[in-house]
Amino acid sequence: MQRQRSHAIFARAQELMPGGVNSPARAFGAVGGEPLVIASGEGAYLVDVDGSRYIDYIGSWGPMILGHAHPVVTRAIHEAVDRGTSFGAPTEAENELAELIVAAVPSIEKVRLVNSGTEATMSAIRLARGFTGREIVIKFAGNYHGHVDSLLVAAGSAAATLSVPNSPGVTVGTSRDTLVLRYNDPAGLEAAFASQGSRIAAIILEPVVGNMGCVVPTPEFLQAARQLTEKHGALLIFDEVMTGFRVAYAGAQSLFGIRPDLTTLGKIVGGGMPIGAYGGRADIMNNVLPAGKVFQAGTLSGNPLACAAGIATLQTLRDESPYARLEDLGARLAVGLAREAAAAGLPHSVARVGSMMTLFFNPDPVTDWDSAARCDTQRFAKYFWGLVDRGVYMPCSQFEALFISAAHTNADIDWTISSAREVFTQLKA
Ligand code: KE4
Repeated sequence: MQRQRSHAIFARAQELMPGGVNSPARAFGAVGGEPLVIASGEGAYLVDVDGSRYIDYIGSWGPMILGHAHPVVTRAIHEAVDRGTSFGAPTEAENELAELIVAAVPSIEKVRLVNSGTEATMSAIRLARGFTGREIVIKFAGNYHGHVDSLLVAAGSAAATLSVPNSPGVTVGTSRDTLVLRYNDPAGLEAAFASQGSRIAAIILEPVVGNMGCVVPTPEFLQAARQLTEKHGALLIFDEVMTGFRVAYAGAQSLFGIRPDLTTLGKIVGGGMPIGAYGGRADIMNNVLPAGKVFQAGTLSGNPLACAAGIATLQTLRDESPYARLEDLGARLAVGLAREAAAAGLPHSVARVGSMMTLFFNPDPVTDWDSAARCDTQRFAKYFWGLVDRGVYMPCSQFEALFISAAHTNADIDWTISSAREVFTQLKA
């Protein structure tokens, strides 16, 4: 399929921006070829600059749970923009968005709005270290928490795809206080706390992993994280930048019945506008400047447009609650893809929570980074492009979760499954 305009625009992009992109996750590094240059989105669909339409399962990597250009969200942005785009002063919209977040997530008693998920996790870690007076932070191989220097150690997402476990530019000093353990390994957690418990400030984890593909935590793992942090005076940080308002209105923590001390948010809470947030126990959050001494600031934090889009998105999710339908659509897609992969004799496993899921080209269940890394990424690349040629736009890496929006229909899911059937037949050959 000719994509002449995409090719021309991307050629110029590479002269202007590193790799022609503003985020490596969208560079198609894991699947080869050139990224599609997108002209517009509407509902469940994207249209590229050559006029081809795709069923979109990236959803801007999570934010677009309502679908693209949802009228309530776009109207809210239009109304806000005519009143000015940024004031650098408190606005009532920040209260409205904070109210919605605090009302939705019981563990969040106070919240600070920032501009990205990275800022949220970076700030939450600084706060945990400031609150506990300790240095060590535990993270897990295959979990990605944004491009925070101290967390770019065995990161998932783009870093994993580019197989750059320790990014150049991250110093030994910076990464020295980060302990990288295996996800879903309670014993490993136990051992770390036994040997260094008094130095550990926090654990940060994805309560459903999206960044090595979708990986579901075991109850024992989450319980161990909660019990060990409580026992040793460390904080438990749930990075819900991806899962917040995605897997449930109150996030993954509400599904698993675990109350973290801090939660980070992003993506959906901004309805597609730049946003992040971190929040949790008031006694901890009150240590953030100017209430306390832990420094954190931001010119555009809580800006009127991101708040307008976030308020419209969260109000729509609260009032329409699309989660049962998202569960049905997710189940339909997961069952269909697994059935067709099995029929084609392709080794595979599927992991799903609600409307986020991954088809792994791996015969075994994926429970951690070691098992994720055994996936057949070459076969994934062929699957990806075979679907693109049939108008289906999957995440461009085996190590990313796909997302279904409330705008997807059964017909979209069925088209995806029948397209996958054709692609699997080719893969088998
Ligand atoms: P941002 O800084 O990209 O807003 O958020 C970082 C982040 C933090 N925590 C989790 C669990 C995340 O998934 C992310 C960002 N996710 C990736 C996709 N897997 C963003 C895509 C990209 O970097 O372009």
